[in-house]
Parts: sequence; structure tokens; C-alpha cells
Amino acid sequence: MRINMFITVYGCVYLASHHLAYTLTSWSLRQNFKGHVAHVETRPAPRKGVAFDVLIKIDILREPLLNLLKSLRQGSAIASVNLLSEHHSSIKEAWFPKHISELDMCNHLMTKFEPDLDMDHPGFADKEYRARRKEIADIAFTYRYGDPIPRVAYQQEEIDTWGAVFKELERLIPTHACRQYREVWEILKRDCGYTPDQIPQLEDVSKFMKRRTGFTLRPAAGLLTARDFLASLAFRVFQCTQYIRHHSSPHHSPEPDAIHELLGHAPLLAEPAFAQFSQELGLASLGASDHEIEKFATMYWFTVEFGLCRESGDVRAWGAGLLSSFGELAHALSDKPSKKDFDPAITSVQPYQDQDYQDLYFIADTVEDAQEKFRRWTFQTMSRPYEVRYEPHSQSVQTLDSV
Ligand code: NLE
Ligand code: FE
Repeated sequence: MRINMFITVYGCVYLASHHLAYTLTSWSLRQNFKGHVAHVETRPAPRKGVAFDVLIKIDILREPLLNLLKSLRQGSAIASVNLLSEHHSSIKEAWFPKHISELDMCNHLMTKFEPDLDMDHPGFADKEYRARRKEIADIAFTYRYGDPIPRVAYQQEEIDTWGAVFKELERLIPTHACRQYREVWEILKRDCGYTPDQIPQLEDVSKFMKRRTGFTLRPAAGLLTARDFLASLAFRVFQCTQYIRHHSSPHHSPEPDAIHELLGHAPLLAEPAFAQFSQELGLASLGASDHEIEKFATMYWFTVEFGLCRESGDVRAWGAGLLSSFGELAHALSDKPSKKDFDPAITSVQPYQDQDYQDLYFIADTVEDAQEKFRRWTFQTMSRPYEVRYEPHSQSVQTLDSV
């Protein structure tokens, strides 16, 4: 099903021209992308070498949107193009992927924290770092379903950052990580090339996960919109960044990077109960309203990213955002932050910030218990007038009318 939606695109234009605005308002937008511009704003860019920041609202269909963004990114006058937000015209008709291959249309980026845009980003003043990020992001932009994930020849500085995080985490894992994480961690070191001296390749880790739980990785250029990110989980696909955080800040990164994905997420996605929980969150998100997506994203934040659980009278971490940040992992299990029991009705509406360590965490008894509570809560609260089933043989989802 194709539906119209409003999107907001943010572009930075190198040349003193209205190139971006021109491309969008021109005949080609209507002809090639079947969209039209609802609003354009151009401002002088605060950055050196960039002439304008351009904000554009477009009414367009989902499929051509992807091609439009791609073609804009290829324009030589354009420094960067990002999707800021999208609003579906009607929730009844919300588009969502029905087959795993349609995740090719689910890679819309959020603009938060990118070194190109955020002055507080540790890489903002580092031109070389920004160029490197762009190079690696291109892999994700050209990736298509079924492709092997291209390998990255990591540079020594990147490997050193990985190694520093690896060694610090290894000290904390025995006392801070949950049992399931500790178990898979050992297997990753034995079978999947996890050592401080080399950054594992996404393709190899993806194969490892596939054998264990059916989860696979696909490369993502950065932080995706919650709708796109959650949708991929429904197909047991994890959208995974491939660049490495800036070397000046190994202990914590505000955005995902390959260290976060490989040390934080991969071990748990390779563990059956966690994989199941992640997929169910994804399935619940398909066709959800914007408001519900917000709740699922918050739920994801406080569980898969920053969740704590109980273990033999102790509290342990199972959130990937903790297990990839030795700074926050120690903080989370100290008595500085507050802690509450996991309860979907409360957790899903708890405000949070995503720049620094959290000051509140939720503790689940076990991941199975969190899952059971989550199931009951979605069943009671979701507005979706149909059920969604995953069909593993064809890797597709089917909708079943529940009325
Ligand atoms: N804070 C995490 C880290 O430093 O690895 C990344 C969190 C991404 C949501
Ligand atoms: Fe994450």
C-alpha cells in the first residue's frame, strides 16, 4: 500500500546557490518522485564552507522518498541531507514493511548527534573524523537486502578506541553484566574474533547471530527514526552502525556506533529470550500510531538499551547502552541514579534524555517476566484493529483482522 506523507528534510548546501530548493521544487520532483513541496526555508549556515541550511517539507509517497533522498545525497553541491521527521496522513493506512526485503525502504535517519550537525559532538571539530564517518555511511546508503555487508578496513586509531573500551568492559562484565550476556560473551571471544586488537566485521557477527537466533545485521548510516528501527526488529533484523566513536570519548557515546552494537547489542541478540523480546517489540510497532511508536521507543530505551534485571539477589545490566559504555555501566549499578521496578504502563511514558548517563533505570525480574508484562500491556492498549503475525519461512508478516 502506498500512502502520502509529509516529511521534513534538512539539507546543507555547499555552494551559494539554491540548488537543493531548486531540485525539490523543479519539474523533476513532480515527475520522478511524485511529490510536491509544502514549505521551504533557507538560512545562512553557521558553518564554514557551507552556504545555506535548507529546511523543506514535502508531501510524498514512501517509496519515491527513498530515491529522492538518495539522489539529493549524490548532488555535488549538497553537504548533507537528512530526514527530520515524517507524519503519516492516516494511521489506518500506515505503511509498514511486509517482507524482510522491504527494509530497504526503512533506513531513514534522525539528525541527532551527528558530528556534522551537533556542535557538542566530540567529532564536530575533527574534519578527518567527519569525512571517515561519511565514507562508512555510504556503505549503508547503497546496501540492499541480500547483499553481504561490505567489510571496513578499520584504521589503527579506531582499533585502539575499540581495544580501550573492550578492556575496560571486560573488567566490569563479571560483576555488572547479566548471566546471558556473560555466557554469549565467552562464545564470541572463542568463535567470533572478539579480541581487543581487532574490530569484528558486521558480516561475520551477523552470521554468528543468525546461527544462534535467526537475527541478522544490516548496515545503518546512523540513528534511524524509531518507526524504521523498530520495524526491522519484527523481521529479526538489527540496523547496525559501522563507524567507530570519536577517540576522545571512549567511555560513553551519545549515539550508537559499532562499539555499542558489537559489544552492547550483539551478545544479547544472539541469546534466544532477548532475541524474542526484541522481535515482539518490533512486531507490536508495525502499523502503530505515532503516539504508540513514541511509547514503544521509550519502552525499548528502558529495556533493550538501559534495562537492569535481578540475579541471585543482585542487580545486573542487560541494556546494550550500558554494556557498551564502561562509564555508564559503573554509574548505573552505583547508588547515584534512582531505580524503579519495570512496569510497562509507567516505563513507556517515562521521559528521558539521550545525551548523558541516565538518572533513572528500570529493573525487570527477568527478561521473560518483562516480556510477559509487555505482551499483556500491548494487548490491552494498542489501537491497531488487526493482529500481526510473523511467518519465519517466508520472512514476512501477515495481518489478521481481529474484528
Ligand atoms: N551510550 C552508549 C555507548 O556509549 O556505547 C551508546 C548508546 C546508544 C543509544
Ligand atoms: Fe542501541
